[in-house]
Amino acid sequence: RNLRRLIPCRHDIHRLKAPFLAIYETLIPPEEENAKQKQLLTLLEKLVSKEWPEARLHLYGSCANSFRVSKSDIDVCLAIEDPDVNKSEVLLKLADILQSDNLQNVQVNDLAFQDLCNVLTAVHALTRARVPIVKLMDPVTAISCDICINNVLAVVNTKLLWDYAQIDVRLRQLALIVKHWAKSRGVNATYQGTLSSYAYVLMCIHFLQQRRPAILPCLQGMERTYAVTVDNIECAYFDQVEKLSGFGSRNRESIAQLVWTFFNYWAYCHDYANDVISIRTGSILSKRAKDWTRRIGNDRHLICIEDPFEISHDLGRVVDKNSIRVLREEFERAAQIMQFDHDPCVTLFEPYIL
Ligand code: 3AT
Ligand code: MG
Repeated sequence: RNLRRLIPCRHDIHRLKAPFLAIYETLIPPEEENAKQKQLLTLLEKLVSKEWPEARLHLYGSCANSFRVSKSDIDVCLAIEDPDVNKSEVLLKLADILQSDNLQNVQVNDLAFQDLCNVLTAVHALTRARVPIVKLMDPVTAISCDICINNVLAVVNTKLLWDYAQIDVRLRQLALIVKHWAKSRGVNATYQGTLSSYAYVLMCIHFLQQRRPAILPCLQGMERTYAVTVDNIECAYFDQVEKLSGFGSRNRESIAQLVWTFFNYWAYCHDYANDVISIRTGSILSKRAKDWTRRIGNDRHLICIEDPFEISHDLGRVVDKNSIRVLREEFERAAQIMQFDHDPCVTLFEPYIL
């Protein structure tokens, strides 16, 4: 691999451990945001159970996978066990139920719910989107809550991410820092051709699986203690993660070294022309083996990140020839800062301004 440039890490990297940990601490959302989120879910459960008594509500995405940062949206899945369910109809009905006029009639014996009624003032049903949702928006904090129907695969991949996060705290540290970087630098928007938060977390898991000694195992390559079939896809892996605490302890790399190496990998070492990263196999696969070598429709495969369950799904497919340049420039900028900047904890996250 002539692409792989071995650059020695800056000699004062140890000095950066404490400031990176301090940034990580500030990224963890305050407890009151979690409490508000729970109240919102309880209220939604009350409203939903009246109309659909058999339905269940699940949190998914960053409010359930432990990679939430302050101001992240709240992702909720309404699971209705009816194979013929008309999602658009359910969403429109749901939007109707959630209109604030109706909420005035909801029995609230917990005073805190009074505040929550303000949260639900703006309700839209986005039934034409790729994943149709109802969006609620808190006009004060601008935190939105997206409710989708029967997106059970996302609930399962949320559990997988959560399980990985229990094994070694450095995953949560790295992923929150990478998400914060991506949001600050404007490279966390799939509608603009950059990557989703989910894709960045997969990149972090893959990266920690590849460290030597490894910091994370490959849960899908181990004994199956958890198995569900969703949309004809078998999702199975080892989920008794409490038995794996201490797995990465032979590797003593600090969060500062990992941030340095992560950006160095994506700036200079990843083989964009040939490689696919895969947390399912805990390895790198070839684009040729996946038949991801040419553009089909809008899928270009310029950076390839295999979904752990929906394995024909490339999380990088949103990236186009413009945004791949932007992404790679940002990885290089980050790698340069991590190598040379006196105060990378500030410079790395400087907002990108057009
Ligand atoms: P934020 O904190 O909201 O940025 P998140 O992890 O909640 O991070 P998203 O809101 O983008 O990320 O997505 C919510 C969840 O939806 C995350 C993952 O469980 C699922 N998901 C997102 N994109 C995909 C995808 N392309 N394929 C499969 N599942 C996905
Ligand atoms: Mg989210």
